[in-house]
Amino acid sequence: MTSPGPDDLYVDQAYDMVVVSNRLPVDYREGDDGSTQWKSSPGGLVTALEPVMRAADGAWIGWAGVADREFDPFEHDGISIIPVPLSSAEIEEYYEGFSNDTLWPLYHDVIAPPSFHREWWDAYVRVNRRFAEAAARAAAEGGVVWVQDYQLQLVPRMLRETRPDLVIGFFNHIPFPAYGIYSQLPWRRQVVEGLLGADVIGFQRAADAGNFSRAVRRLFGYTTRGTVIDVPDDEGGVRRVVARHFPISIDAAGFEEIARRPDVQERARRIREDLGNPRTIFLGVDRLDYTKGIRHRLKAFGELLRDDRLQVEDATLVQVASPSRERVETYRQLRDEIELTVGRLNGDHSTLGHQAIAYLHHGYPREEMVALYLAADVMLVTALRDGMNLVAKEYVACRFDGDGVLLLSEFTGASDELRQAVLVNPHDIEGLKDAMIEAVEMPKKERARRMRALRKRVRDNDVANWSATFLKALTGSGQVAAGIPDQLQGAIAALAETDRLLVALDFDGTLAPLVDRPEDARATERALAAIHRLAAIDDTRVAIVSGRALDSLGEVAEPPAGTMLSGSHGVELKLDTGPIQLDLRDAELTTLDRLTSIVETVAGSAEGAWIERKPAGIALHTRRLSAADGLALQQQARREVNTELLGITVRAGKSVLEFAVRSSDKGESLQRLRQHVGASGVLYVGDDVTDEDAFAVLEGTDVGVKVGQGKSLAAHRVRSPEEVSELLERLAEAREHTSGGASGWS
Ligand code: GDG
Repeated sequence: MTSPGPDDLYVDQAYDMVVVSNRLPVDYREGDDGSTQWKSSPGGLVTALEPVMRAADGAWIGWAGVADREFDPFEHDGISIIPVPLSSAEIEEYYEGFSNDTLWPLYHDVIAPPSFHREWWDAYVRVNRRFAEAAARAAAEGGVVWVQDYQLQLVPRMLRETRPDLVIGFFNHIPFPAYGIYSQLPWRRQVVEGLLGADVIGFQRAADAGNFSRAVRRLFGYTTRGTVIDVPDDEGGVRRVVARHFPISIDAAGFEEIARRPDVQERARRIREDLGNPRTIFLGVDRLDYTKGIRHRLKAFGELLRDDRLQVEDATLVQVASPSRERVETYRQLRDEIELTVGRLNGDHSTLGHQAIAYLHHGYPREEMVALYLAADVMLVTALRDGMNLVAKEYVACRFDGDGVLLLSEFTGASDELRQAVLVNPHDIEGLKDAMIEAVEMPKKERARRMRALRKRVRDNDVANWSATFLKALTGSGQVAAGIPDQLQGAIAALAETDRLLVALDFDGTLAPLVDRPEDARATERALAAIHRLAAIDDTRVAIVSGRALDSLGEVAEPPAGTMLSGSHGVELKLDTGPIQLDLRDAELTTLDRLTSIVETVAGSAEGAWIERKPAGIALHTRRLSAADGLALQQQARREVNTELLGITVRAGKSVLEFAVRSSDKGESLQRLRQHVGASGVLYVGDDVTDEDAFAVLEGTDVGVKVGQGKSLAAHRVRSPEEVSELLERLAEAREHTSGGASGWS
């Protein structure tokens, strides 16, 4: 398609959704007549984001793949494309240098030695700034910007500095290394700071997110709880950043559709025939990269032939090694080495009729890749370190015939999900050889059983799912559907089976509809009845976890005897064994007095604002003011408190700003309750931002439910307190059923 766009297509700050990646989803071509042409480069990311981008009036910012050329923004297949220019020197220093010869080897566990050059870093900063500026110009007020991958790690922070109104996401496609390795990077602080500019930082594996959080703690000492990092802001408060895993995937249906085409199946048959119809075709498909373990695979295959465990008449290895980063020296060396090895092995083992290894240093059209997947009996994925590895998922998606064996390295992100593959440690050559033989000899029934499980996994978690999950975590968008969603029903049914259950519930907005006067709030009758039912079941404890002071909570909640209460965001606690006394130190009491008088004065200056005293703090309520007046008043209070007092914890809720002289949060409180009860499973339900601390500490089979819309870490949602009561009723029902009826506290 030829579509160089007119200049006036591009309007500043017009796009609600902006994706920023090093490369654009289109490739530049020069036509025979010297004209500019653009061709889609159909990657998984484009497929995943295309519908989102079209629906959201999206723009894609990136480099067009050709140096020293500037292009105007244009429209391509319904997406606005905004090219960012790079000079040849920048490609050398920012892309081939810092991205591919510093970060890439470092983040892949230094399989190859990373090079550190200060000029490369300077270029990286410069280019990241250019991308950030382009995004700042393109994004609409309050828009969403989603930055992709390790080439652009500084963009989130640069963007936040100029456009604090934006919602910023980042996704890292490659691993994030352990601190011991990461800390080699001379610019380790700047890079982490760059990433922390995002609201949500996505990684492929939970282990990557863990490594990142550890780096944040080691380098900056920020508090992290579960997947949440508290990043101090300029106003003495904290900005909450989420760092967690969102395993990327493929367009599974798209691959299967190609695989089902008769011409592609015919091509697969031809490939087998051309290879002499061997009993086993092994296949490797990789960019020619040292992370992919191609050498290990060749070594194992060569030894199997040498030791007569495989015969060249029976087995062929097809290795597609698509050209990659050929201007980087390490890659040139790797190519020489691989080609020398392939030549040797073929020299040693091939016969005139049978070639041991078919080595192909080309890129192929997708149809040809799919035909290769269909032709292969055993897919070899032996990466030494790989963020995800999409090839493994593509192979599985194509095998609608239910046949074929996937041999998969434990060092790929994909191995977290594809547990039914034959998993290998590629460094263990003997183990790898045994696994290859196991794959060759695997009975058909076993192959089919494994492939069925693998295919379900890839189908259920495709790339559309990936982008939707990420964007949901980022924006909290998506209407909450009426009723209890199926997934939540399933999770509740599973939770009901746990040995010792803790049901922890926020009060205002969760059990009780929000009202103007806090003292008027009451739990709905249904919710209260369900709580009574739950409290009467064996090995089931109920706790109400609130920001209210304990006294006020006790008055409005009217809970059944034995219900545990957590007040003032966990500063106060009343367990079933009695209250835990809160003893403030003298210094805390003095600070509290001063704090109270500052906030009282601020509240007194605005009609409709009121304060709520708590044992270790004070809350400023602005619910009866307009949103703008409320915010202005809160900012004034924050400023005045921060100029005079030190060590105050500030927490923003729905139309309320709370100050405390002792810090605690609902997450800490939930952990204490969990420990006290010895709970093996937890249900936590809450509607407020302060409930996010509790969602952040949920684990395993615990169930977190957010009430209403808004950004949340909770895996499930319902719409209202009414639906919360329905949820509690269902839990009570399922639990009564499993525990054989209600019989009081055990
Ligand atoms: C990075 C991370 C992560 C390869 N040769 C040809 C071709 N390919 C396609 C494959 C697959 C893709 O390229 C390679 O993706 P991988 O995931 O295997 O690896 P990387 O390129 O290293 O990707 C990785 C990924 O980002 C996504 O987040 O999974 O861990 O390193 O789709 O099919 N496609 C065509 N011709 C070829 O010759 N058409």
